[in-house]
This record gives sequence, structure tokens and C-alpha cells, in this order.
Amino acid sequence: MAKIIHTADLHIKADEKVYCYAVLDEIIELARAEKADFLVIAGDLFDSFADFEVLRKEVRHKLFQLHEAGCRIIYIPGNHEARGATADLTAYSLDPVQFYAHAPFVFFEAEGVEFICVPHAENYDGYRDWKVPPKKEGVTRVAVLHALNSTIYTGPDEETDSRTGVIEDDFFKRFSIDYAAMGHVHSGRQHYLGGAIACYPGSPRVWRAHIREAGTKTVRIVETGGSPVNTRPVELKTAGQYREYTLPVDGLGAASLVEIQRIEAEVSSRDFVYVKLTGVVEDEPAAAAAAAALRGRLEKRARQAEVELDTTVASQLYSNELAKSFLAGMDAIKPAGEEGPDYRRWLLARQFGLEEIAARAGEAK
Ligand SMILES: [Mn+2]
Repeated sequence: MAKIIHTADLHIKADEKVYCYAVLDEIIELARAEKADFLVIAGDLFDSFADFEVLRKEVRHKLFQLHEAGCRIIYIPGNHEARGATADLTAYSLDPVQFYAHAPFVFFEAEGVEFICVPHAENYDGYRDWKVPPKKEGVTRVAVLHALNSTIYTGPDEETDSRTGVIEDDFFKRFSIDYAAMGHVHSGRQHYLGGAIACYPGSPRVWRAHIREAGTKTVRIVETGGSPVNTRPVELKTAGQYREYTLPVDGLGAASLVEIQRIEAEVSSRDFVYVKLTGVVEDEPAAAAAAAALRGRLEKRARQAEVELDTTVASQLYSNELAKSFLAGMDAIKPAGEEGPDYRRWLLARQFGLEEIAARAGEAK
């Protein structure tokens, strides 16, 4: 039996080095505590080629200590390592990290596990012709991939500015894969596919302000030996979470103090908090100042805070009788909870109503 820690998409970045290294250190510590045989990094360990160039020595040094403790480190490049690349990634050695950048794949066996390491590519169209040896009796076969698969993940691509290769469902069955250690999709998920467990562990950190970054951040522990292999997620404490809120504001851009305090109570110092302010405001500079003040307040609680204004300006709107009675009516039907779809619908209705009234008030002038 072999134990594998599977991660992907850490996106280590020079300007977020402290945070990224805290998460990497936690992953290394987990691998050490679990006495893992392998740490598999399925691409996008670095956020760009420039980050790979500048930080790889430090990262290698951290991973060297894990290697000394008896854990092999297997790493394939994702689409981000190649972003802005001025040199071929196959020219780099990260020894003792086993870095596989040679297309289309590298095959080897270690400790009863056969690995097929597939560096990221724009397409994998030729895979039916790959000379992958037949699977040996009694081994577990692991594919390491940084790619999209449309059965496991049906959402839009994580990134709109780069096309990422799509791996066919047939790949897993054709090459008798037991476990596919995948990367690219930042929200964790797994799926049975052609006899394999195909798994995106999800990004182990919050990469950006986007709803698909929400939820707990995890890596997978995979134990071979059984069929199917045994997998479980492990939460990373240092990663924090992405938390997104929408708050209605008054005419001066101020949100309710109760709701701000509720957010403050919910976020931890590791979290990335994003607040969108909605409503119709009379004084846009005042609203911008209120947003900046809220951001400053939240920055004291969270690792990072962003506050964005999604407001419409309408001078004198709050002295408008129609607006007053509309707001009173809306307050009377405000849903109790603030997380569910009902609340979001209510917020949208309130926003649309105010915008409609603002437009009519404009016409009347
Ligand atoms: Mn990627």
C-alpha cells in the first residue's frame, strides 16, 4: 500500500508569497505527519512562468526537506507555469522534485504505483496512439493531469483568457487508470470515470475574488491497495476561505451596522472577504468613501478585503414619495435569512425597483 497526498493549483505568486508559503508548509507538514510515500502536485504550483523562475529555488528547498524525510515529490506543469514563458520548461531540473514537463507523457513505476504523468497541453488529441505499457498485475495506476474533463466538471473554464486541454472520458478506461490526480478546476470534486476515481482536489488556497473559490480548501489523501482506492479530503487551516456578501446601502452608501458586524463575526484572519454594495445612492463620492471605510474596517479582520460599489446614482430619490413607499413595502417582505436564493432575489427586486423609480424621476424633471 502506498499513501499519496494529492494537490494542485496552489498558484504561488511573488506578491502573495507569505500566504502561499504558509499553505505549502502546511501541506508539507501534513505529508510528513501522514508519512506519505508521494506528494503529487498536478500543475499550477506557480501562478506564472515569472513566479516559477523567481521562486522555484525557495520552493525546491522546502520540498527538499520533505524528500529527505522519505516522500517522493511528483510535479507536472499546468497552464500557468507556461504563462509568459521565455524558455522551454523541459530545460529545468527541480531535483529532488520529479518534474515532468516532457510531452506527451512520462511513465514510471515506484513503490507498487505506476504513474502516467501528463504535462498540461492545449489538446491531448493523439492519446490513442500513446505507447503506454499494459498495467502490471497487483499495481495501482495513477494518472497525473492538468486538464478539463467535461463529465467531472460542467461549469465554465476557470480562466477565460486561456484554452485548456480537454481529456476524453475514454482516456481513463483505455489506460486502466485507478486514480486520476487532476488539476485546473479550483472547486474540489471527484467522479467515477471508466473504472477510475478522477479527482480535482481543488485549489488549496484562495486564488482570487470569485464565487468558485468559496468553500473549504483541501488536499486529498489517497491510499492505494484496495479497489477502488481510498480517498479523503483534508482541510487546510492556513488557507482560509473566500467569503462573498451583497449588502444594500442607503442613499449615502452606508450599509447596516448589524450586517457589517455579522460579517465581522463570520470572517477569520485567514479569509478573503469580498463585499458588493448595491442600491441607489444620491451622493456617489460619499458612497465611495463609505466603501473605502468599510474596506479598511474589514481589512482589520480578514487577510484581504475588497469592497465594490454596484450602485446607481439618483439625486433626490429618497425624498421621492414613490421611492419611500416602495422601500417600506420591500422592508415588509424582506426574507429572514440572508444566505439563500430568496434573499438574493429580494435584493435584486429592490435594486431593479429603485432603478426603475430613479429612471422615472429623471424623466419627470
Ligand atoms: Mn490551470
